[in-house]
Amino acid sequence: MLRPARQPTEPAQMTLETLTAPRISTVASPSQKSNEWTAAQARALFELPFADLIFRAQTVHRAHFDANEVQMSTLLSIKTGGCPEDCGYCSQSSKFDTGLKATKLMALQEVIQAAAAAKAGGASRFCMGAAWREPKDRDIDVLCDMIREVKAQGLETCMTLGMLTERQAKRLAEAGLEYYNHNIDTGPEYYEKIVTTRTMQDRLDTLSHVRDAGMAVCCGGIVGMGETNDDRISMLVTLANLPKHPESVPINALMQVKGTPLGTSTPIEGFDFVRTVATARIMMPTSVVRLSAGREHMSEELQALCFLAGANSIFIGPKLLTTANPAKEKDDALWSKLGIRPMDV
Ligand code: SAM
Ligand code: DTB
Ligand code: SF4
Repeated sequence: MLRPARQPTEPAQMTLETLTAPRISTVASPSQKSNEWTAAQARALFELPFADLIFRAQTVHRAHFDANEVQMSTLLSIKTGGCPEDCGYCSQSSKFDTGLKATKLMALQEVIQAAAAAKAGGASRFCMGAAWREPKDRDIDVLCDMIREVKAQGLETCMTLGMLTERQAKRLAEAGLEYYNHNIDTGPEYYEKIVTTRTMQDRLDTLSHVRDAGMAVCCGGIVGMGETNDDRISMLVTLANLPKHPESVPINALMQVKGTPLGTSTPIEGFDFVRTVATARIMMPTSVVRLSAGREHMSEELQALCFLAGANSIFIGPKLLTTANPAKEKDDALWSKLGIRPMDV
């Protein structure tokens, strides 16, 4: 019923039920875990004929979401540049000469003003990012004030501050922080080519502190860093096999930054980007999948394919953290052409 009649290139045993087994079987049989994806299963999805992959992603998407609703967040860099980490994609690392001016932690009042502007621009969530390896304990009080003030404006809150200790995660959660963004960036096999100053395990430890503190997890990665489709699949398997699926899964297309080691890497092919989104949608059916960095360089048609593939969250506003995002007028015109509405929260 959910399958198209003929799927000649597909392995015989790969039915919709097996390919989406984690979610569907959880309902059918409580012993089936939603986090036991193998690379072979994920690859079988990723490599489906394009129309079959999109059909499946749409089917899964529509089983869990209104397909015309997109959640909209706005980003603010509350502490820019001067970061000691060596993430090879990042404009904010002090290891690379990107010409970015480092700042101190932003004053509370400025954050409040930016949140009000984000709300007026149509965002339902406000995501505050800091170019830190990890926050210092002495910063936590003012971060908690920021959380309280942004929430007081009727916005959901998200922060991305680097690694957190158990106690720091608890304090942010107690202040009311709803989401914490901490990406795995890429698959485990490619990871050391991108970052050497923190390990994948460091990242997983922070994610478990965030979970234990009761916050929702926003965790995804970046594509277009010279990785292969197998690395992309491996990243998705790592995400989908976390003890609980992240509530939000950002798929960033690398924003190339001059002066970084990845400033001239080969961009991801558009269809492979859409395949990554669709596979994420099928593997993590109830997660919100974010068409994250990179929209600035995507055509309207490519973005529309991503929404068809199950992306249902974006950043709005003309700036991400340090790089560009589409202007409001351009985005509003696209929502109108596609009949997209903001998701109620
Ligand atoms: N410093 C903190 C950390 O790295 O954990 C938080 C801020 S960091 C900028 C947040 C995430 O943005 C990174 O983990 C990475 O996945 C993404 N990101 C950073 N630079 C990017 C770029 N040039 N293109 C796409 N995504 C990027
Ligand atoms: C995420 O996955 N993407 C956002 C957010 N989480 C913090 C950041 C994108 C940053 C793009 C590069 C920049 O603007 O500096
Ligand atoms: Fe620092 Fe975060 Fe950029 Fe890495 S991604 S260099 S940790 S700001």
